Amino acid sequence: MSTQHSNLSDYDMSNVPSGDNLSIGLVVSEWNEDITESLYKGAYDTLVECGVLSNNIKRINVPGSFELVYGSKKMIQSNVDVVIAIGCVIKGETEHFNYICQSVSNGIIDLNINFNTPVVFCVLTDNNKQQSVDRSGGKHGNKGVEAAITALKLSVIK
Ligand code: DLZ
Repeated sequence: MSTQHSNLSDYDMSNVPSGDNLSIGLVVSEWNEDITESLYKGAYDTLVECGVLSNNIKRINVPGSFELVYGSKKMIQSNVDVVIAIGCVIKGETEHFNYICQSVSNGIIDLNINFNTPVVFCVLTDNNKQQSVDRSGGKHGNKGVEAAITALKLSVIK
């Protein structure tokens, strides 16, 4: 697993495009809110550190990860440059784990195919809560940071 070999928060600033003049949309699932708020903070702080103005960071909340696709579509329609979809699905808490994970990932792929605005997948799909803690600011770093860097890198692909 990649997180065993690298930290999600590690990045080389010299390889990251500036966020000046970019607008970024963050779509945040309220399910497992403690985790998704940490992911949001990791993404938000990284975007600001890389030059995105706080006024140019928009946020939409959705009830759960399943709704991230709809929320991301609405965010695309608000004319941001890149969207980050933030969620956390934990296997132990739902028999629908595979169904939700597959629906969200397929839905985000569809958005990426059908619209010209990139949507970054910042959804933790973990076996237990500890794994999610580890990847949202814990020992494996913060996937929100990774997603913010991905968003900046995608913004320069025309
Ligand atoms: C229903 C549900 C369950 C059981 N587990 C999770 C989860 O671990 N993570 C998550 O983001 N959402 C979960 N949900 C909510 C669904 O994503 C969705 O919000 C509801 O099924 C309503 O459509």
